[in-house]
Amino acid sequence: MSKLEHSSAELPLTLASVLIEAKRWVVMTGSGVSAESGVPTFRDAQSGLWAQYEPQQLATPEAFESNPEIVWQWYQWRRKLIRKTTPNAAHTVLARLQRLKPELILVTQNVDGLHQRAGSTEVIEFHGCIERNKCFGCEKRGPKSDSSYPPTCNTCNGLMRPDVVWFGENIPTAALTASSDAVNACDVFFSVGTSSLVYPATALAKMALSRKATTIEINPNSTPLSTRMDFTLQGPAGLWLPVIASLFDKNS
Ligand code: BV8
Repeated sequence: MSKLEHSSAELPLTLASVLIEAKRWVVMTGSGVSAESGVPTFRDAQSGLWAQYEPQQLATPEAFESNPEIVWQWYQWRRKLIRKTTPNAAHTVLARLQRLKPELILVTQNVDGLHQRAGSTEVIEFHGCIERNKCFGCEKRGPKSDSSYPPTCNTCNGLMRPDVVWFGENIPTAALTASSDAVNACDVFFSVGTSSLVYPATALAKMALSRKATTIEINPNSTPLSTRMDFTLQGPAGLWLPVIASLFDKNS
């Protein structure tokens, strides 16, 4: 265990003082933050019908082109599952921290919308949002649908698809620019609940590591970036984020 790894939930004093002083925080979250709400992480085994598929096989434009119904139904299944979940302590604490630190910028790889439901604002949706639909052809946004077949676009008659970034697709320019600018200017960078395997999201963490920002990883498991972080807080986001927020309690 490197000297900066912490599994018992108390913050190193050096980190506490940095967090109290720092104004510009960037927090990047991955599916581990939604795990405690019951949303399976991306690398969790799929359940039921989907057990035979790898998410990375379904979350691609090629999969949608070759089998639009299967891909659409996978998203309908995920949407139904997500709608039954509620934000957990990690989401609500991040929304509170954003009120305490108005320059905190939240970038999420998650498409579940739980940060917004917990009250976070101006969330940078790096991989889009599962609740929105857009046309596979002309990209025009369309209404929600509970159909088990992809609806057709009322402009170009193309098939509607979820407004998420699939493997092999570019990150929306606005999200990429906003998050890169935020990382370039930040004092502290948190990587929370991500395996740091997906690019270019992981490139944001690497950008923070190459600057003089203080870098913190929160994850029960280690990732390829753990040993490079200034602090690795081993454990669930729902444990560590309330500890961090308690630094700003009135009586603390
Ligand atoms: C692109 C939306 C240009 C869809 C998602 C460079 C090197 C290597 C590969 C590439 C590269 N550049 C591009 C690639 C290819 C690819 C990629 O990264 N592949 C990887 C898998 C090797 N990237 C792309 O294709 C990206 N596009 O680069 O465009 C381009 C253009 C054309 C051709 C080539 C390149 C687009 C990637 C976006 C894919 N879309 N989601 C959908 O959701 O359906 S990504 C998907 O993975 C989810 O968004 C998820 O959030 C994300 C990342 O995974 P994690 O969030 O980290 O989740 P994971 O399950 O892996 O880990 C969970 C973690 O949580 C674990 O570490 C666990 O320990 C931890 N945890 C568990 N419980 C808790 C917890 N942590 C805290 N608290 C807990 N309680």
